[in-house]
Amino acid sequence: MSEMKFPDGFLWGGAVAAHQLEGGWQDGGKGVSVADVMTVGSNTTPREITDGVIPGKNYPNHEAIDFYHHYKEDVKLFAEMGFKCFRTSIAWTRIFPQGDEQEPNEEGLKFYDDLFDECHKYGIEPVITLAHFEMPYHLVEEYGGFANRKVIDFFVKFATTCFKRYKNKVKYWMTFNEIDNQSSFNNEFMMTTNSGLIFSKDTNNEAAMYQAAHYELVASALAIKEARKINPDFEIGCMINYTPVYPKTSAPKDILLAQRVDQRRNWFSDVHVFGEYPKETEAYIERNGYRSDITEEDKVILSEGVVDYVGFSYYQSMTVSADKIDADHLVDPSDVIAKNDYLEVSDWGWPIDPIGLRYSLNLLTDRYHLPLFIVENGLGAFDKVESNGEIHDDYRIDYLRAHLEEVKKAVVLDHVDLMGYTPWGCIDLVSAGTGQMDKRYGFIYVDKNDEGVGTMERSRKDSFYWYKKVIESNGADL
Ligand code: P53
Repeated sequence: MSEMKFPDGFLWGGAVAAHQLEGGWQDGGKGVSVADVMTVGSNTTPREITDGVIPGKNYPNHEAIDFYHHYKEDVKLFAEMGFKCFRTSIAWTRIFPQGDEQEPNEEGLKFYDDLFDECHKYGIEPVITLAHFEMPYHLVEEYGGFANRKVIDFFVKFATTCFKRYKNKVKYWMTFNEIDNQSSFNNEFMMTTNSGLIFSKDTNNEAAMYQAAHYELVASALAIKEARKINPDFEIGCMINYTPVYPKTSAPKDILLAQRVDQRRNWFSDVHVFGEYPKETEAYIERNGYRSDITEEDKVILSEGVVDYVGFSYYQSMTVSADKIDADHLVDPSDVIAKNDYLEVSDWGWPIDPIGLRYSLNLLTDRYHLPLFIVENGLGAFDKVESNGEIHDDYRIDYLRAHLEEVKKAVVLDHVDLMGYTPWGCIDLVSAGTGQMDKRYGFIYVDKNDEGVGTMERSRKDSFYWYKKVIESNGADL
């Protein structure tokens, strides 16, 4: 394996999202986003989504790791590792603080100009997600988020403003981060971060999800159509949380259920890639009377605004059992999850499955015939700082090495067309799911804990030197 290399020009890098690292939540004219009303949680306590910002509560994204003021120092560290690309998002609320303004906020636009210039100084290509869990909170309060068709226009305006402004600085784009997370429609965090939907006892979550997701898919397609006019050289992808679904046993009812769960989760990328809904999804929506607002024009837009590549995060696989609920009675995929006896789990209970990544790369290639981009992968873990300041995160290196071995086989042996690899949270940041700082993914340690206490000082973990070597050898030396 060691003689096997990745293709020339392979985009090695790291990934983050604006709300999880920038901080400066009120700096430069920034507005309040959905991430700004989420408190700190833990592995066992969900983050609370409050009705606006309530004084005295701990909102970890407000300050995060203050990348807003540290970005030069941080990009320099990425360059030291040899990054070819850096995936981040543009905080919608820096550009349109409320979301429905006529004119964008120049100070916000300027911040990303400076950040992208800083990246290019080191030959680092920005890879940009437009909506990564950062919708303006005003759009939630005033319009009900993506429950409202009007929000399509606000997103397209935001996207178009970014495409025009950064047309010579950014080539790689993605529209909505992990748009498929909301297939867990009974999870309030997923629904708020994806669609700006706040739960109430009168809403049918599943119905609300199909309608909101439809508007997002139309918004994505419209944005892509605009982007093509602004710069035909743009590469624009979708972004899904790809989780392969395994049957618990080889019993046919488990196999059929696994397929049904896959259909409930993975239709979003089918619409992005093929420009139309898959048959079974369409049948399910019609049978239940969901997504009542879809127009003929929407269908044309979807068919025209298809993506160039499939960006995806990969953390884990999912195993399901038909013991209690079979394929024909499945409603919420979360109800049928079973333990996989062959896999270890992380400290946060996420199954660790490197072979599942090779399987996913092959499956997505066969399904979509498009280039793929692994835009997130990694291990959230507790780190310990030794008395001499060193951080021996061999568990993280082991996780990433095992996954990269499988990626390499997929690329070299199976000829998967893979654009790049950007491990998640290349610098420690606020966890999206729990709001914790101590769930760490980084090669770079940031001195700050769950209570928000720390010097914010950055330091290199052992994995920093390991990843530098991986990039230097173009993946030959894992
Ligand atoms: P955290 C799960 C839960 C929340 C967000 O997650 C998630 C996932 C992954 O399946 O999505 C992505 O921080 C997301 C990032 C996030 C990362 O996974 O909960 O795109 O924003 O930080 C890791 O450990």
